[in-house]
Amino acid sequence: MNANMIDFWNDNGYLIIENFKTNNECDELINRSTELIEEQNFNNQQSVFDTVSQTHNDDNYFLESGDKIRFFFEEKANLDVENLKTNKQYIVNKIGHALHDLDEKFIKFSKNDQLDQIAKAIGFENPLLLQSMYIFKQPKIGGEVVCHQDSTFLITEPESTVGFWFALEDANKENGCLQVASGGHKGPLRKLFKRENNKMKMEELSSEPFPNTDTFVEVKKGSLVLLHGRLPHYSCENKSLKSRHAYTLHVIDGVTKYLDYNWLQRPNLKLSGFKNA
Ligand SMILES: O=C(O)CCC(=O)C(=O)O
Repeated sequence: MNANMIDFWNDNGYLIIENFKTNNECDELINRSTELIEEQNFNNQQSVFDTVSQTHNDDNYFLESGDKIRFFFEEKANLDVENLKTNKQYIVNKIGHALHDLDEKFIKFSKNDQLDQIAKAIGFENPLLLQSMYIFKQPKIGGEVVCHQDSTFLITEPESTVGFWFALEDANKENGCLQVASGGHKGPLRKLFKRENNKMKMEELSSEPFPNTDTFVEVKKGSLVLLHGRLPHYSCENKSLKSRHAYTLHVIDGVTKYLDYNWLQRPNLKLSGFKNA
């Protein structure tokens, strides 16, 4: 990371690092996700991830997933018994949220010195890996991710959340690449997603509208995109025939306080950094 990159990060709230992972490293993760799905019997699991309202139809399956590997379906997927069996690779919206702690291939991808150095270069004192998601953005039915700020969903005091988003396949306008409101991380945090008695509620903090997410983050397979926790970002539906696989890690600083009302709790797993593979 050079000074220009740090300046870009500070000014814009995002940063693209091209060729961060090799094609082989990306393919290893893609293949592992295929295996994980292949091993699943989806007939007794019905959690759909609704990317528009950011909710789930089975709250407990979602709320307990912070220290597990769980599978969430595309809202538009056909969940008939037969399709769950024969078309299982094309119905999953995402896998989350502790892949980086529980699966050897994901641990290897997520934890290394280079990522630790990047985190420290953008100001982390003690980066800790809180959440991981494998996002499929399936061909034809990949759901829209509405405009949001990551600190709404994962909050520390003071705020420290940063997304490390890896393109496992080329991401472009056609297959629903990320779109960001460049510089929008300087605006207020709009909402907080709070856990109360095991139910979730969205609290409004500011009614200031989001600026347009008009910067298209078109990137090649292997690119790493850093996203500031306050940066408004979005991705549209994937109506194309190409998937857009991505893997994202949300990182917080161990010197901050992780608030109790965060939806994501990890009662069975300790947090660790990039270096403790
Ligand atoms: O991959 C996407 O389309 C959205 C990802 C996202 O919002 C995130 O990782 O915070």
